[in-house]
Amino acid sequence: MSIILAAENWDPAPWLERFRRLGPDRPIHNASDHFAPESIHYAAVWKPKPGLLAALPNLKAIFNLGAGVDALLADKTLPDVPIIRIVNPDLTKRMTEWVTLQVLFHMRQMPAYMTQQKEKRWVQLDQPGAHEIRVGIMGMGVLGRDSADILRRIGFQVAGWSRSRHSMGGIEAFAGAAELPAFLARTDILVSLLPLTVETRGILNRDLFGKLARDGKLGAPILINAGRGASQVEADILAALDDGTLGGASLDVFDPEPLRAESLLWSHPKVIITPHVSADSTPDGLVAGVLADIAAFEAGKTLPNQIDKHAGY
Ligand code: NDP
Ligand code: OXD
Repeated sequence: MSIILAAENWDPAPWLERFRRLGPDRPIHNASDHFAPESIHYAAVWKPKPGLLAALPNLKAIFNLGAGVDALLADKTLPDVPIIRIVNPDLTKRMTEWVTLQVLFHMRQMPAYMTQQKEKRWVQLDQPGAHEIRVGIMGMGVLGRDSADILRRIGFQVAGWSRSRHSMGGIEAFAGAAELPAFLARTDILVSLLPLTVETRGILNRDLFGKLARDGKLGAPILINAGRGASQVEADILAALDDGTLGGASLDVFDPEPLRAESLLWSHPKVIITPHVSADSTPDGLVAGVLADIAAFEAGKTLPNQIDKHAGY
């Protein structure tokens, strides 16, 4: 019951080491090694080369080493086996750290203070409290719910929007396209933790930005996106920042990645860019969980984090 590791742009060494240390009885091969395709039963992957998995005749399950499966599903030759994605407290907490950092950074007006510091200017800006700021989270999945909970505990007014309604204490729940305008109209800081699907491609666009609250304490609404880059329309973000529809943005994801050198986002004074690092997948954090999932799968258990291929996440 061998595993193949196929993680195109990652250093395979620490992953292989961790798999071998925690699962010494389970052979693992790197995709670039020589191996017998029929010996492989499980694949641990991140953006594998299209066609690679279709060439494994005895593959039983695919374990995606990240939370988002859009890149994997783009391979139209994928064999029809269960796909299990990462749901892991290590990854979730990393994302919550990043989202909380960005929300607080904008709410405490750090971009303005950093500019002032460069100019040696001492100007105390009016500072609203967290309880006066309405955060709206698009995508109330594993990641969105954890961020929502922490932000609520800091004191923000938090709401979530997703396909189905997620009721959480102290958090306003919106669901579906019909409730999107009301969700946006009460939102000062918009956080997207949406997966990339046919429905969410390009959803963060000018029309949507124009529906965000105009009466917030920050002057203009803020966009924070750590979901997927193809959900945002770069030209619309730039235009909205320049005409004041948006007051700032923090972006961790882009389309394509790396962000193109000529993109105007790099040098825009109201934009904070991080290079898709908000919630890194690490071998220390994730391999034990993948091996436990494989054991549960072999014991005939249904794995909770199997994706819905039809929905695309
Ligand atoms: P989940 O599958 O747990 O949650 C996805 C959420 O999005 C669900 O609440 C789902 O609704 C909602 N959703 C999906 N489609 C729509 C839609 N059309 N309209 C409204 N809501 C929708 O995923 P995770 O929380 O684990 O991860 C979310 C995404 O974050 C990943 O897919 C990935 O793209 C991104 N990510 C980015 C990382 C980074 O480093 N930048 C790291 C990890 C993840 P419902 O609950 O009703 O199903
Ligand atoms: C993920 C990611 O989906 O890193 O886990 O983007």
